[in-house]
Amino acid sequence: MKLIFAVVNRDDASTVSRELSRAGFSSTQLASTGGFLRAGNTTILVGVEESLVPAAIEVIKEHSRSRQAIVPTSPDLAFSGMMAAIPTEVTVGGATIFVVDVDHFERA
Ligand code: 2BA
Repeated sequence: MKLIFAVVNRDDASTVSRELSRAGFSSTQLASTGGFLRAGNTTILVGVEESLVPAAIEVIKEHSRSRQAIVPTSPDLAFSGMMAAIPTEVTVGGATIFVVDVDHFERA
């Protein structure tokens, strides 16, 4: 069994979860925060048999849009007030996906 971690934009999270459910996958949403932008995003966990990983990832990718975000060039320095923020644009998402092995799974 595998566990998929998918970091998605908050605005896409409910659609991704709904479509995963519609495709027969169980999932859990966790509220999360990106370390770079320090903005809220959502991490979706999906436990699946290995053979179904590509199908689950396809659903996640299909419903996760990439977006542009304007951020200070150096959030650490800008947030601490040590220098003027120079706005720059980054592309966020669609989805950032990790797939890890699961040693043990049961519903107790
Ligand atoms: P954040 O860490 O807030 O990053 C948001 C976007 O900022 C990233 O989009 C990327 O375009 C840019 N970015 C991140 N770190 C950067 C850096 N050191 N220098 C320049 N630009 C940087 P995505 O790559 O699509 O990532 C979206 C979110 O996925 C991230 O939000 C983070 O929550 C998660 N993520 C991405 N890569 C990860 C990783 N290797 N490990 C854990 N979480 C990750």
